[in-house]
Amino acid sequence: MDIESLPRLRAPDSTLSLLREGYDFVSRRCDRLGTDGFCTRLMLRPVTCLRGPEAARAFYVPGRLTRRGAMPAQVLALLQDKGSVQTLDGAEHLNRRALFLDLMSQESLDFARRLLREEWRATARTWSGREVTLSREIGPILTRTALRWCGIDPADNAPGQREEELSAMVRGAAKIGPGHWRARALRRRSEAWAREQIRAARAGAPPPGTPLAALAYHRDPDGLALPRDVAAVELLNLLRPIVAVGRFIAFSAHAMATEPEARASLTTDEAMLRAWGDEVRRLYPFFPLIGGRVQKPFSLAGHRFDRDDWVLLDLHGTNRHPAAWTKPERFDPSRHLAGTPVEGGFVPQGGGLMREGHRCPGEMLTQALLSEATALLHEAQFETPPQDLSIPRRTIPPWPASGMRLRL
Ligand code: HEM
Ligand code: MYR
Repeated sequence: MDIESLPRLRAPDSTLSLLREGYDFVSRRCDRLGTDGFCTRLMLRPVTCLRGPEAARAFYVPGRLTRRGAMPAQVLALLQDKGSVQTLDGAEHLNRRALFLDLMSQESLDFARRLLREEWRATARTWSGREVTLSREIGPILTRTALRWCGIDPADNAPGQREEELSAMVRGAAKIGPGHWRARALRRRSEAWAREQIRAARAGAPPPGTPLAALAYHRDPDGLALPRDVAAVELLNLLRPIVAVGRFIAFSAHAMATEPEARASLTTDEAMLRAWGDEVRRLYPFFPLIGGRVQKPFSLAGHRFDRDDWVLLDLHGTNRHPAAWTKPERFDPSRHLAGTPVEGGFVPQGGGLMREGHRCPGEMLTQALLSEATALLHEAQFETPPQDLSIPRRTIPPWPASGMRLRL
C-alpha cells in the first residue's frame, strides 16, 4: 500500500472541493500524491481519507470503527437516522442486524423478484411504441414492490406520496440548501406514516412472515419491543433503499446502451445476470464514501489511528483500484465469473463480514432486484434515442444525465 506517513493536504479545509469534485475528490488527490490516503479537514474537522483494498480490509476489522459521529448529520438525518441499526455497536447492533439479515432468505429474495416482475409488467403495458425515461418510471415500480414485499398494501397507502418521500431522501442526503430541507420535511411525513404502520401492525394482525411483522414484534437483547419511532425508522431503512436500487437499474440500462460488446454476450442465465449487476455496482457512482470513528486504535502502513479519529473510506475509488482489478475502468462482467475478487476490493455496499460489522445487509436483495431488472431490460430489447449519456460526477448520487431514455 502506498501509505508512508500520510501526506496532509495544504488547503486548510476541503469541504468545498469535496462538493465540487464529488466522486473524484479522494482519487484525484491520491493519484496526484502517489498515495492511497491523505489527511485533511472536512467541515473544519480533521479526517483521514483512504482508498484501496488494504485500507478497506483495515477499515472493516470488526469493532474497530463505530458509525456514530462518523457521517455528516445531514446524511444521517435522511438515510439511517437516529436509533437505527447503523448507529448501534456491540450486542445491540448484532441483535438489530439479525432482524435485517433474517429477512434475506432465498425464498424472500425470490419473492421480491416476482413482485418486481409483476409491477414492471403492469407498468410496461403503457410503454409499448413509446419513448420512456427510466429514471421516472422506475421509482413507482420499486415503491410498489417495496411496500408489497414488506407486507403493506400499496392501494391503501398513497404509493405516489411514499415514492415522493423515499426518492427525496436519497436525492437530498448529500445536498445542502433547499433541496435538502424539502427532503427533511418529506422525511417527517414519511416517518409519521411509518409510525402509523407499526402502531396498526401491533394493534391488529400484520401478515405473518412479512418484514412489517418482523419489525413490529422484534425484541432487543433485553427482551423489549422496539420503540415505535425506532421500528418506523427501520421500516424506512427497508423501503428507501429498495427504491434506491432504481439508480443501479438505470445504470444497467446505461451499460447496455454504451457497451455493445458486453451487451452482445448478455443472457438471462442467472450467473451472467449476477455478474452483469456486480459489474454495474462496481463501476457506476453511487455510495461514494463511508465514514467511521476509531474505537480500537490501530496502525496501517506506519500511520497510527487513535481513538475518536475520523476516517473516510472511498468506496467508489476502491472498486476501481488497480491493486484489486486489471484494467479497472473497463466494463467487463466476465471478470466476476472468473473467481472471487481481492478481499476488500469490491465494496459498493461496504465490506467485511455479513454477519457482523456494518456491511449493507440489503446487498443480496439489491443483487436479486438488479438481476431481475437486467433480465427485464434485456427481454425488452430497447433502443436508445439520441440523448446525453454522461453520468454526472458531482451529483451524489446521480442519474444518467438524460434520465436514461429508452425506446421500446
Ligand atoms: C448499510 C449501500 C441497498 C439496508 C449500507 C452501507 C452502504 C450501503 C455503503 C454502509 C456500510 C457501512 O456502514 O460500512 C447501499 C446501496 C444500496 C443499498 C448503494 C443500493 C440501493 C440496501 C437495501 C437495503 C439496505 C436494498 C434493505 C432492504 C441497509 C441497512 C444498512 C445499510 C439497514 C445499515 C447496516 C448496519 O449498519 O449494520 N448500505 N445499500 N441497503 N444498508 Fe444498504
Ligand atoms: C440507501 O438508501 O440507504 C442506499 C443508497 C443511498 C445513497 C446515498 C448516497 C449519499 C451518501 C453521502 C455520503 C457522504 C459522506 C461524506
